[in-house]
Amino acid sequence: MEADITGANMGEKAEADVEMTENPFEPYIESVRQQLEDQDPVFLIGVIVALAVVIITCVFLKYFLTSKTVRTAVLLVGLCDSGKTLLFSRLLSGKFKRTQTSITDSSAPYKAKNEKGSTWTLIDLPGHDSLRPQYLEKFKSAARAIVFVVDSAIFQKEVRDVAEFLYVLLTDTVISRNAPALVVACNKQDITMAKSAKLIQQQLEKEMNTLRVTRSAALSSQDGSVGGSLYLGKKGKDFEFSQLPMKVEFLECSARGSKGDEGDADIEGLEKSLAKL
Ligand SMILES: Nc1nc2c(ncn2[C@@H]2O[C@H](COP(=O)(O)OP(=O)(O)OP(=O)(O)O)[C@@H](O)[C@H]2O)c(=O)[nH]1
Ligand SMILES: [Mg+2]
Repeated sequence: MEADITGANMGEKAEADVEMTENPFEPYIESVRQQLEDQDPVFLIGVIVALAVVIITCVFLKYFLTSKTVRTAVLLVGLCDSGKTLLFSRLLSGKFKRTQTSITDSSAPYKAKNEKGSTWTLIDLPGHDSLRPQYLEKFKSAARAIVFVVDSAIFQKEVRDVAEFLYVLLTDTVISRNAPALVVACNKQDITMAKSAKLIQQQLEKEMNTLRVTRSAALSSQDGSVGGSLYLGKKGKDFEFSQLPMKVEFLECSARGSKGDEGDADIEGLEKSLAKL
C-alpha cells in the first residue's frame, strides 16, 4: 500500500518535472505579467505606441528603399547618320536643323503630348562605334524608353550592324532587368528606297536569330559556359521581338518630312508612342 502511495507521489513529481521542462520561461513570463499589472496604464500605452511607431517606420523604410526608382530618360540611340539629332530637334522644337556627327550627348526636357503632360528627359546619344558604349553605360539605367533609330533607306546595307547593336542593347543585364519600352523608329521614310517597318522587323528578327547562335557558340567555346550574357528570347524557338521582357514597337517616321527642310517632320507615330510611356 505504502509502496503504491510512494509510486503515486513519484508519478506526480515526474509530471511536474515534465511540465517544468516544457515551460522553462514560465517563471519569467509570470514575473513580467506581474510587473506589467503593477505598472501605470499610461506607461503601458506609451510602450505600445512606441512599439507601433517602430514597426510603422520599419514598414515605410522597407517600402521606400525597395520601391522602383522612377526612370524618366528617353534615349535616342542608333547607328551614325540614322537621324537621331534631327529627331531630337524636331521632337523638342519642331524645327529642322542642319546636323553634324555628334561627339557627345545632349539632353533636354520633353513634354509628352498626353493629357498628363508627362515630362521626360530626352537624350541624344552619339552613334559612332567608338563613343557608343561609354554613353550607353552612362544612361542605360535611367532609361524609361529607348528609341532605336534606323536609317530605313540604307537598311539593307546596314542590317548586320543594326542587329549587332540591338543585340548588345537587349542582352545587357541592366536593360533586360529594367525593361524600358523599345521603340524602333524606322526613319527617313521620305526617301523612296526606304524599307517598311514590317520588313525591317522581319529582317532584324532573322539576323538576330543568327547572331544568337554565333554569339552563344563563341562564348561557350571561350570558357565552356554562356558566362554572364543573357540569352535573347526563348530557347528552342526562332527569335521574335515579342519574346522580350519589354514592350516593343516598330514605327515609321521621317525627321526630314516629305516637304523637305522647310516643311514639318512626319513624326506623329513616334510622338504618340512617347505619350503612352
Ligand atoms: N532624307 C532624310 N534625311 C534625314 C532624315 N533624318 C535625318 N536625316 C539626315 O541624315 C543626316 C544625319 O542626321 P543626324 O540627325 O545628324 O544623324 P545622327 O543619328 O544624329 O548621327 P550621329 O550623331 O553621327 O550618330 C543629316 O543630314 C540629316 O539631315 C529623314 O527623315 N530623311
Ligand atoms: Mg547626332
